[in-house]
Amino acid sequence: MEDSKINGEKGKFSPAFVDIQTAEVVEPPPSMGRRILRIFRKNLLIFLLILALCLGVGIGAALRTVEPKFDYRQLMYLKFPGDLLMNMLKMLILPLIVSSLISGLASLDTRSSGKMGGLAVAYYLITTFAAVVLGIILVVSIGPGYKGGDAKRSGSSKIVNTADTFLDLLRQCFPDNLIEIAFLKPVTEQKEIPYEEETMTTAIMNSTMSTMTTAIMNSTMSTNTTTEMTTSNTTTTPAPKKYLPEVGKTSGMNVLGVVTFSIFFGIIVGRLGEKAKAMKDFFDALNEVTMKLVSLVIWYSPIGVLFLVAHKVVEMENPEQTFQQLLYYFLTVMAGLFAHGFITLPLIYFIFVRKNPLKFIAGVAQAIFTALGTSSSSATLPITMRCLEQNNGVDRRVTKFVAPVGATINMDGTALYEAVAVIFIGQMQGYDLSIGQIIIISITATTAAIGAAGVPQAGLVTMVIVLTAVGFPTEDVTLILAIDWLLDRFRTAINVLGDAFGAGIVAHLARNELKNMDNDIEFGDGQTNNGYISSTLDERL
Ligand code: 7O9
Repeated sequence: MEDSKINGEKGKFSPAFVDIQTAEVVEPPPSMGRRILRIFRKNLLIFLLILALCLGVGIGAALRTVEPKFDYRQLMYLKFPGDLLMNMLKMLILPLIVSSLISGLASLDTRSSGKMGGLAVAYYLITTFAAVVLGIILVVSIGPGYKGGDAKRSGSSKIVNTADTFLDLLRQCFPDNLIEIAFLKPVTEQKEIPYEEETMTTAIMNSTMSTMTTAIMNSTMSTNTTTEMTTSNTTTTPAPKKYLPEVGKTSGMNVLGVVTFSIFFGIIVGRLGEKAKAMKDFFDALNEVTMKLVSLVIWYSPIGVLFLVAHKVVEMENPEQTFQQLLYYFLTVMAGLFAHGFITLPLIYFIFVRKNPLKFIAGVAQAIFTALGTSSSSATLPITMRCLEQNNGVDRRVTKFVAPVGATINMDGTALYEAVAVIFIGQMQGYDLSIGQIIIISITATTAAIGAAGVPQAGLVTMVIVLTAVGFPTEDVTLILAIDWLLDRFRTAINVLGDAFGAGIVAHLARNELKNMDNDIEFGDGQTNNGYISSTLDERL
């Protein structure tokens, strides 16, 4: 055994020797060159990703100077290799979250999963709220809205009804069709009652019924929902727009539905034990296979990231002007994200786990750079899970369960960004904030970030919700859209880091439960094989 270690595994070029006193195999210190080579090999992907990000910016900047400028079609071709990466990652999300949640929860007993779920949700709420408070403190003390030039509006805002949006989240959690949740989600849209219809009817009424008395017209029109129109001058006064909610389905995965279903399914599979063993084995295997596919995709990720970034850099319009106008705002958000990711979260990790948080961050570096390249924490999820399990040694039962839920509801960066953005918009318009408003912003920004995954065009919509709650003009979200895509990358990186720390902390705090379960499996009563819980079927259900 020792022999094979000395001569077999190590090979003759780096002979290990046995320390006579401790009888342990001691490795000779590797030479400087070898050390560098080893570090390089171990972190090859991270180097490649950093290189890809830098090259992407460089190539993009160079391509901007090319005349004639890239047209729409050329831009699309430039992005193509990046699109392939996004597709590959997104393709893996559905099998990955379903299999992870089901196989993860099926291998936990109800008490452990309950404890872990509780810990995870508490962590998400506390860190998201901490991020919002940090953002508010920074934006109020720096005051970026009072500095810099006038920002231009770009794009258009959206009509949002807060109550309908929150009801949609619940509607998505309980879908009516299991097949549909892979590609459709229910949303309530605010349908405008067409203005022309109203004016046309009024116009016709005006011409044909000119002799009609005002009283009669009033009564006719009130049945027509145009109650706010005046009877005189009807054709020239625009009616206030009216909206009616309409529940429809929009394309996109119903993440909340998938997650809710998988959680309940997994818990029941675990409780059924032997009876549902086939199900557990199936989802265990699906999970293994999907993770292996992830290992293949990551080798393509640097190429995809390079083209995604290059495309974005070429696509930018008026970057100098935008930066000048929004520089302080940009710096405020960046300072907040940095402080949250590299001070608050590591501190929380250190307090609970008592291990080096910087090492933990280094372990998930690959996921963070992928987040920077893709600006999507869901697309990064497969890589986050891999990093947590392989580099940081987080228990698989925890990552399987906590990471997908984290990617869905834990968005510290987004919450911080929204709080800063809303107050920035207020500052630009000269609003003063009362304590009451600050409290409203902190609560709504936290809830909006938690519900973001359920909302189409989430960034814009959730921002409108916060703006409405605090009484600021909603059309002003367009002021900050010019720089949103860049901040999105950085807040995504912090979202991913927050999910990762969450998994690390929950795994540490639930370590005793996990250990007990291991013991149960080893020394159990024979019914505990394959991670099942030692109890009779009657007790289980
Ligand atoms: C950012 F867990 C998964 F994999 F199932 C999962 C799948 C999809 C989780 C989440 C989603 C999802 O759709 N998320 C989503 C997130 C949808 C819309 C908006 C956002 C917010 O995104 C962040 C932001 O804009 O600040 C950020 N880009 O973390 O991905």
